This record gives sequence, C-alpha cells and structure tokens, in this order.
Amino acid sequence: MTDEQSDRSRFLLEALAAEGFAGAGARAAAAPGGPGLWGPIGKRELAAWTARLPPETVARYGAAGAKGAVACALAYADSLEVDPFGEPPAASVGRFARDDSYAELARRLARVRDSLRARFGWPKSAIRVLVNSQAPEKPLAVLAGLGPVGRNSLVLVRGLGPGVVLGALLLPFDPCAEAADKPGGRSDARPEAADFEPGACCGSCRACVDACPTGAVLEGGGIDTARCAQAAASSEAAVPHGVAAAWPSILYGCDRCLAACPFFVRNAPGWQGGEGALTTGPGSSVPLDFLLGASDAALEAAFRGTALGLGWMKPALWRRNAALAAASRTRGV
Ligand code: B12
Ligand code: SF4
Ligand code: SF4
Repeated sequence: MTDEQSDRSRFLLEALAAEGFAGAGARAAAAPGGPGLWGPIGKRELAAWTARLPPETVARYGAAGAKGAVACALAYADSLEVDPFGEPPAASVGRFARDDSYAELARRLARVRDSLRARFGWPKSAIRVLVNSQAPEKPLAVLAGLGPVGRNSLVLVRGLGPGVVLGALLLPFDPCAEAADKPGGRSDARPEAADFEPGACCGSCRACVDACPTGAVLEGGGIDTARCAQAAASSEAAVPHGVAAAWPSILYGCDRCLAACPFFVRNAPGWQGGEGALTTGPGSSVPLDFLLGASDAALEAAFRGTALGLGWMKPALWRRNAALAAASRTRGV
C-alpha cells in the first residue's frame, strides 16, 4: 500500500470515528458501545451492487465512477413503545421520525465527506452521500459486513439490531483494499449470499410475523408492501380494506416488526445525546384532537422542518392516518 493510500484510509477511519461510527472489523458480535457502526465495500462488490441499478440511478449518484464505499448504521436511542391508549388520545410516530434520524445520519456523513474533500482536494461530486436515497441501501450494509437481512426485511446490524437507519458514502478510492490491515477494517466481516435473503439468518423465530398487525411480514421472509401499514401511511393511494381494518395506532412510522425482534437492542446508545445533534421533531405521538381539528396551515406549521414535513406529505394524509388511528383505539389494538 502506498503512503497516500494509507493516509486516506486512516483519515477516513478517524473521520468516521469522530462521528460516532466504530469499525465493523473490530466489532465481533458485541455492542460497539456508541451509536454507529461502519464497514468498507470494495470496488468489485460495489460494481455488483451498481450492476443491479437502473441507469438513471447510476447516473444520479455517479455510481459508475465510484471505486469503493462505506456503509453506516446509526442506532435509535431508546425503547419504541408508545401507549396507544394513553391520554390525551394520540397517534404514534415511528422512532426514526420522532427527531429525524435520517437527517442526523445525513449530516454526519456530509461532515465526513467534507473533511475528506478538504484534506484531499476532491470535488464535491467525487463523494456521494446516500441516506434514504433512490438507491438500495440495505444491500450496501450487507456488503459492508454490518449484518444479514432478517425475516422482517430489515438489516439486523450486529451489536445494534434492526433499530437503525442506514446510509453510505460512495468514494473515489477502495477502502476495502486499504482497510484490511487497519483496526476497524473488515477482514473478518465478509458477507455470505444467504445474508441478502430475508429470514435466512432467523432460524425458527417468527416474532416479527406474529407482531405485524396487518399480516405483512411473510413466513418465508420479506414483507408484502400491499399489506404493510407503514407503506399505506406514506401513500395517498386508498388504504386496502384489510390494512385499514387492522390499522395500528400510527400517524407515520410503524415499529412493531422491529421492536419484536430478539436482536432489537433496548435503550441502545443512540445518537440523540450527542452534542449538536438534531432534537426537533414531532415527538413520540401527536394528539388526535389536533390532527383531526387543526387547519392545513396549523398542521404544516407544526410539522415543518421535521421528518413529517416532507413535501409529499400533505395535511389530508395526516388527517386520514389520524382517523384510522382513532378507529384503532375503538377496536383496542
Ligand atoms: C421503499 C422503502 C420502504 C417501503 C417498503 C419496504 C420493503 N421492505 O420493501 C415501506 C414504506 C413499507 C418501508 C417501511 C419501513 N422502512 Co423503509 N425503506 C424503503 C427504501 C426507500 C427502499 C427499499 C427498497 O425497496 N429497495 C429496493 C429493493 C429492490 O431492494 P432491497 O430490498 O433494499 O434489497 C434487497 C434485494 O433487492 C437484494 N439486492 C439488491 N441489490 C443487491 C445487490 C447485491 C450485490 C446483492 C447480492 C443483493 C441485492 O438484496 C437486498 C436485501 O434483501 C429504503 C431506503 C433505501 N434507499 O434503500 C428504506 C429502508 C429499507 N427502510 C427503513 C426503515 C427503518 C423502515 C421502517 C422500519 C420505518 C418505520 N418505522 O416505519 C419500516 C419497516 C418495514 C419493513 N419491515 O420493511 C431502513 C431499514 C433499516 C434496516 N435496519 O434495515 C431503510 C434502509 C432506510 C434507511 N436508509 O435507513 N420502507
Ligand atoms: S412496519 Fe408495521 S405494518 Fe409494516 S411490516 Fe412492519 S409491523 Fe407490519
Ligand atoms: S423477529 Fe425473529 S424472525 Fe423476525 S427478523 Fe428478528 S430474528 Fe428474524
């Protein structure tokens, strides 16, 4: 390895560590002790991922020019439970959206990108940040050795479980070749083909199948999105009758299939306590009176700048979900 290679891979490792990401190679099966974990992806493996993308996605993220990548997982902080029968009556918000874990992960990865660029003089386009992007991020996490895909179709990140958001940096160098001999490098973390198959790692466990209120988690692994309440909660399309009839008490975000998982880490060392971390958001639940009675302008003002304030989520969608959540209270589910 040249001095230049050694320098940039060490710099990358230190920049990720400064943002709370421990190296997957050093993780074994134990909890990493911080909110994040990262693993490197080599040029060949990244090419296998890129080969499955539609051409417009390849072009959008400059994936064809990338020489490698890192994938990162950032854990949520606390338990996920919300009392659906609490007072005042309210609809729950998924843990990832309560204080916007996606925005926090994107901010951390952008800082890593910016410090790499400042140190090595790369143009902005040389390093791409992917967080809830239009490219599939779960296979990147698997390729980086972060963990296998569970029956619930989520990556069960070693030491952090499924209660994480995932992201990646596409890089102008191959951190895998350069990371093998580094603390935090990947030599022991190669994924196997079965790691990509939902449920292959789960043995006889069926906890997420049983926990899903709408029957969306498939026995054979993966989910039927037509039956998933969170898929319906984020779409203006009519809610299928079976999903509406079994709607859990959610406004947006459903955590049941991950909270039930034995790999879910309760009270994990999440990111929320960190200095300068994003803390604004809708919180764990929103009162139904407000959701059903407020004007469009009041709803938009309440959710602006939060994970619920995305351009495509309109007041009519929040009201519809709130009405379904109200009905779920009368059914006692
Ligand atoms: C669409 C989407 C949804 C949809 C559909 C989800 C689904 N399971 O199909 C809905 C709205 C239902 C949803 C819900 C949720 N989601 Co979502 N969602 C996405 C999104 C935007 C795209 C996923 C997708 O359909 N990809 C396309 C398909 C083709 O690829 P894939 O399933 O990701 O990849 C598999 C195969 O295609 C194949 N594969 C693909 N490429 C390659 C390449 C190689 C080389 C190989 C070998 C294999 C391979 O292997 C992969 C693994 O099985 C991702 C973000 C992203 N950009 O990836 C988040 C994401 C999957 N969601 C996430 C989360 C947190 C959730 C929720 C928990 C949110 C919530 N609390 O409500 C729920 C959980 C529901 C569930 N059990 O899945 C996280 C998952 C975190 C984790 N631990 O895995 C992601 C990654 C977002 C993020 N950046 O953190 N989601
Ligand atoms: S997010 Fe909720 S509705 Fe969707 S598969 Fe998981 S438990 Fe079922
Ligand atoms: S709950 Fe059980 S079956 Fe579902 S993903 Fe977790 S380990 Fe696998």
